Amino acid sequence: MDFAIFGVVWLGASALAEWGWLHICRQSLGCLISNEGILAYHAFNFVTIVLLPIFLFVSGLIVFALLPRRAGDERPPHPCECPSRPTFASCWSVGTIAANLLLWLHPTVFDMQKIFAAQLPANNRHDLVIDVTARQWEWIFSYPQYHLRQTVNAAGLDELVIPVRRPVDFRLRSADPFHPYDIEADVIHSFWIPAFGIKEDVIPGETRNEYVMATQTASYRTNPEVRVQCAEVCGPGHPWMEAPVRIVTARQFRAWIHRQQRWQRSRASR
Ligand SMILES: [Cu+2]
Repeated sequence: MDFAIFGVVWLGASALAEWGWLHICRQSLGCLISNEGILAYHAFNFVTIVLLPIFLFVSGLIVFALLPRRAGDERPPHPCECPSRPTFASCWSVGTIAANLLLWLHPTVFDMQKIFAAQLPANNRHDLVIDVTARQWEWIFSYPQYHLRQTVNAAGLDELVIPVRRPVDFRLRSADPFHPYDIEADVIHSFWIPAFGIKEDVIPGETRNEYVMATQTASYRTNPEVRVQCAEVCGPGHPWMEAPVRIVTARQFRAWIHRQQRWQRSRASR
């Protein structure tokens, strides 16, 4: 009888947890505006949906085994007695093997493979390259294919502008080009655009890549999640180490590039 109560409680708790999780997920999916963030979201969501009932079953079983027994209650099985309970042992073995296979073979695994495949040179040779330099406490963006160094907006603040639906190869470095004698002198930062749903650590002495494609136009002005934010505590200026981001159409991006080139040429000729 106790096992029947346990089964009902477990099923009810699992249904409630799955409902709550899916409710939270629906809200967070609507905030993501990058191809890679959406793929990673689906993979994480699938794994959590499969694991929630398993987690509740195991943790519930531990609590159930600790409850005091009344006289005449069925004694819980000792692990050594499992051979005498072939049905339970078989179901447990088949269920866990099936769950593990599912996590390996489900299509979301191949979705994650798409993210990793972006790192192959053959798949990223046409990407827009953006050099990102992290220094205490500023993000500097350069566009080597357009000969642009440290792009800024009308207010003179560092600004990142990305064309929508074009793959971008962010080349991430931690360095300080304004340091008086050692431009390599800096600390670990983390490149994070909350609306993209992914992030990458930026390590002094290393160049790391992050490959992303934005799925819709957006701007920091209307959505504060569309910003570069340092996600690694890097000193007293860390909370303010952010930069506005704009995701624009291809036409707007070309116009912005031309404006930046004109502005940088006039600044160099002064
Ligand atoms: Cu930081």
